Amino acid sequence: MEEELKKERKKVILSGIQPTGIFTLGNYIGAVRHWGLMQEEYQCAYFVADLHSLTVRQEPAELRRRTLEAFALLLACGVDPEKSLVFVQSHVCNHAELSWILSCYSPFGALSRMTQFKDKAAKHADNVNAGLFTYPALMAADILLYQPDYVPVGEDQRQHLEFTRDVVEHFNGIYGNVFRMPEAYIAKTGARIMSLQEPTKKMSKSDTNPNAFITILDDPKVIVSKFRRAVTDSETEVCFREGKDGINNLMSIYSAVTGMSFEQIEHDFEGKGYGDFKAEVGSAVAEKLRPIREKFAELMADRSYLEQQCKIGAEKAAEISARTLLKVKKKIGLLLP
Ligand code: ATP
Ligand code: LTN
Repeated sequence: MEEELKKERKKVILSGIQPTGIFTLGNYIGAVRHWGLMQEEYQCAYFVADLHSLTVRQEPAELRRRTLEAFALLLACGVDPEKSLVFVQSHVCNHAELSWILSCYSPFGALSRMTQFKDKAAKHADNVNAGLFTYPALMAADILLYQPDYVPVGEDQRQHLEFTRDVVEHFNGIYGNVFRMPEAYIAKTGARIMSLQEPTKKMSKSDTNPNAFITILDDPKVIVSKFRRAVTDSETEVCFREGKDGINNLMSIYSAVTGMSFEQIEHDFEGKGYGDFKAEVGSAVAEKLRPIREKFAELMADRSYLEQQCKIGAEKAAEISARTLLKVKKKIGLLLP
């Protein structure tokens, strides 16, 4: 009987996104669009990683507004609070608590090798704080509290997932089987959407040049115009080849929103120039995002619904995560109150 129950356990999924701006097309294609689709098959938990966003200085009123917007964006992108656990990270104090404990099991050397730390430290040289450095320990805590099987993220988070797996191995090696070993779930295409202005750099919502990214709430006209201005190369053929970073990126985006293969795209645009292709990518993206824009506007008009869903999510998340935290505290020898 116990064996049967074990077999029936739905696999658990967990992921998070920072409230550092309106989600970009990169966030959507690389991560969030998968989250709604996974709800039927898996037991899912998604959260707004507001504590993580404190590693870069935020304006308080703006952070508060963006956090609720990010929560609404998750729902607008198809996450259903009736099916999945959705919450705001700082509403569940267990994350910060386990993060401290795990930081004591996080080697300094491994933290120093994190490329996100090196990139952000270079970008914000005037504010290289301890949180930016220990960011992966908080991310490991977010994950391990919920004992997930898979963590769906974009390619840029692979290293943080590896770090989490190393923490599990280290911790379980000392204390026994406390944490389930999570696996990164990274899509084969679209896991790294590039900047429209510098196609060798990842598209990022905190880029200072708004032409470099598409947000999922951009007006259709703005979307079309940003694609028209996208940096490509001096050739004319729409094809996926090494060195054609700009075109490769547009092809990945087009493929993600239409479901077409690269071969089909190459075939359809044979003999046509980049101008036609860019216009087509722009209108396909604008159309794909239309229902999200509409749903978001609807959700933001009902603030009390959003606040109520945040509260329900936080209560459930606190209950689930408390089990793991208690287990950890017992194992490491903290005196329970
Ligand atoms: P910031 O600019 O503030 O660092 P970000 O745009 O990198 O933010 P995050 O909140 O850090 O976004 O990431 C949320 C999710 O989106 C993560 O799973 C991340 O891997 C994924 N993601 C971010 N940027 C891209 C991208 N350009 N292509 C594909 N996936 C991405
Ligand atoms: N570090 C991630 C956001 C994040 C996350 C997590 C993702 C914080 N905690 C736990 C997956 C699981 C980022 O910057 N994209």
